[in-house]
Amino acid sequence: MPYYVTTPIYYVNGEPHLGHAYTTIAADVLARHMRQRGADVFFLTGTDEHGEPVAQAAEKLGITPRELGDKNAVRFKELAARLNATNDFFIRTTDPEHMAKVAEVVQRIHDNGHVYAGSYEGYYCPRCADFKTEAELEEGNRCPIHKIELTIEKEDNWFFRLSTFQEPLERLYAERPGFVAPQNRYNEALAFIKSGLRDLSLSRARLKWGVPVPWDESQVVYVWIDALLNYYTALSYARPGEDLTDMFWPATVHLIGKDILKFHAVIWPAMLMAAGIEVPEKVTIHGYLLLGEHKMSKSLGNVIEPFQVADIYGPDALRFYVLREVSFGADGEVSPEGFETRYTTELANEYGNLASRTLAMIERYRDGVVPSASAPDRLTADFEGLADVVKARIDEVELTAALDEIWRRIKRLNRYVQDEAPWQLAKDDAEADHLDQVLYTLAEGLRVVSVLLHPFMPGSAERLLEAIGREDLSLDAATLGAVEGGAKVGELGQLFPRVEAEAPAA
Ligand code: ME8
Repeated sequence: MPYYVTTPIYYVNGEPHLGHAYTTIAADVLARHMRQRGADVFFLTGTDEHGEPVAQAAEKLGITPRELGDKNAVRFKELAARLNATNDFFIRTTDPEHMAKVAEVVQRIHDNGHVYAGSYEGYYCPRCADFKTEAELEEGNRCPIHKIELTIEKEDNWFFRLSTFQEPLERLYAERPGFVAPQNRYNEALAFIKSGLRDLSLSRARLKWGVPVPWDESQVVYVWIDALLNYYTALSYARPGEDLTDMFWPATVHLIGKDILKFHAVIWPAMLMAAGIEVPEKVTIHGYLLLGEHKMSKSLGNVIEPFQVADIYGPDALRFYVLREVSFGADGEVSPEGFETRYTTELANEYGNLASRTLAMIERYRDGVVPSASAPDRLTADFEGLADVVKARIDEVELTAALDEIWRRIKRLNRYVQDEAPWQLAKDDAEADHLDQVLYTLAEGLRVVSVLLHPFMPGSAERLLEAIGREDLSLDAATLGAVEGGAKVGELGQLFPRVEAEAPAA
């Protein structure tokens, strides 16, 4: 079963930040979960390096766009690695293979009769690389996103007949109600289509930094056309000597933030139709992490900087926090204080301590071997169907809901250990079987939640599974009682150690 998941390709006009980390983390959860289910996964991320956003940022810094791209693409690559993301390839739109393929597809769109020479006059935001209608502008002709004043630009360039795709797009939406998720974003995109589509500039005349238009080398391909095509071009050269297009196209899911909905849910499928290429199965949109909190934290200052958090607390804590704190799909605040609270109460106490207590008791009372027993009915019932629910939530890309299902079972195990008080049972020989049952159930419960948590917190889940002597990650065995006792437990150490406040910078 092929499964192809992508993140947006990020602009190299600045350094990566938590918002970029967020989408990469979410896509990695999907990729890892689907691998657990035995799917043949291809996970793509990368950088968007052409166009005004990058050219102008480079000019401000007095360097070439290529120099800026080279510098920041490395940072985005490092971020993916630091987050423990398992992307199969990292595309850069400056890759010559990508550029050649863009020229090929754009030529096809042209040859299929969807391109004409025209003249554009209107407002253009160089930071968005997007054309704005007057209705979209804020007072003073300002870009609603970047707040900069826009001037009217006039340019002769090549146009893509987007307007002729209004009906095919409406049909696509009618036939495939799951094409865009969640539902509110589907509605938003469909309303945009129904409001009437205007043709789109396919090229820029003044800009030099991009893919030359194949039939008119005085112009470059509009950066969004170039960028969107990354999802398709990457497959043709990601694996040397192989073309993965037949295997992985159409993409299973494009994961994006809400800011770029129109490009992915309207322009992208129209471009593909124009080129005679199948449209992706699904575009899934998440909300915005609101990063503007001013609370101060002892060790993190007042921003969540992904490299710093991963260095101090480890990537798993960051992955967990962003997906737990903000309901996936919606906007929500994140803050260093909120991070530290969840780190301590949930990761260190509820999960980490449960694991270390369980292992210590198995070591102490049962010579380090998980006893053979069966779990009590009420716990089995509370874990019943868990793996299927998690799968269903992840299929709907409801990552916070999936995580919550798992976390409720961790809380359940904590209640169980409190209720049963195995340290009391250990004092009474008549309770030996009962103690066996409690220790077995705790080890089993930890195994099940850790297998399910693995996509979210791969490093910690692996360490824990290794310590309880169970390394099988397959979801088929993620039911309480599927594995018998007898495993030798090992050392775990602190999964989420306490972090002391950093000394303030001098
Ligand atoms: O738009 N919260 O690149 P970009 C959540 N190059 N996600 C956020 C975020 C936030 N505060 N800020 C950014 C581009 N993101 C184009 C994309 S794709 C063919 C071309 C994430 O660097 C989110 O995924 O501005 C958003 O869609 C993306 O970064 C925008 O990244």
